[in-house]
Amino acid sequence: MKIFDCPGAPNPARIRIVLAAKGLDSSVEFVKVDLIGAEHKRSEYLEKNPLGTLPALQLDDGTYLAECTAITEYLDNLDGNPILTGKTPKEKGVIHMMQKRAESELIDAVGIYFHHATPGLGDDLRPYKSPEWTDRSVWGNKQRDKALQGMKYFDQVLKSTPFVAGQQFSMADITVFAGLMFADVAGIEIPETCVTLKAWRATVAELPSVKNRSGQNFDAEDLRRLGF
Ligand code: GTS
Repeated sequence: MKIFDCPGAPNPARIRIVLAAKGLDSSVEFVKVDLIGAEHKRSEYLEKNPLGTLPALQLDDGTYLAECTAITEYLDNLDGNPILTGKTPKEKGVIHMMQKRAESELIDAVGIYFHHATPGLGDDLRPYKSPEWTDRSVWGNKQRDKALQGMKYFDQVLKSTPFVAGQQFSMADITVFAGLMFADVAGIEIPETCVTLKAWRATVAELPSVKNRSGQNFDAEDLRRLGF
């Protein structure tokens, strides 16, 4: 299998955590796609994933899977022992519900804010993300408020359960964790009042699959291109 992704990027990090949790790191070849250079918007990559997003997983038979939820379902069920997407119908239902909320209320909102209301990843990607820069920044800023509301929502959820979808760490936690990573990059601070969310984040950061996932940072060349 091959994973097309970019080390250090938030959505790709979701799958790197899954791979670590499932002990599958050595079963995949990581292929770096130049996110800053907008390589994921060129035809060669669009043939793999027409939506032009990272990550994408290429199976050994040539099938491409995009969308972290779908990739996670696939990888988690490969060995017949799902640990991140639920075993029972109820677990699966609750995990998928919270996973969707983690996307719509947090990571996707942060992503829209980052790409439409801030300089984002710079000049090469801008034509694909923010062609109408000024108008869209208003919309982008609303997504920042949405992400902050999302953080408050998950803070409330975590007051009654140790993890986002209940008693066990799941793909919903991975998505919230990656959403907060993305928020750091975008400059959206977790509200002071979200004490429970911050404590949960510290706990999750220490889980072996999260702590030991591969490729946690952009490489030096990427950082130079971003002006660091
Ligand atoms: N819903 C998608 C998924 O689950 O895979 C989101 C993927 C996504 O937005 N990936 C980002 C991307 O490719 C990369 S990153 O922002 O997480 O680093 N964005 C390009 C685009 O055009 O949205």
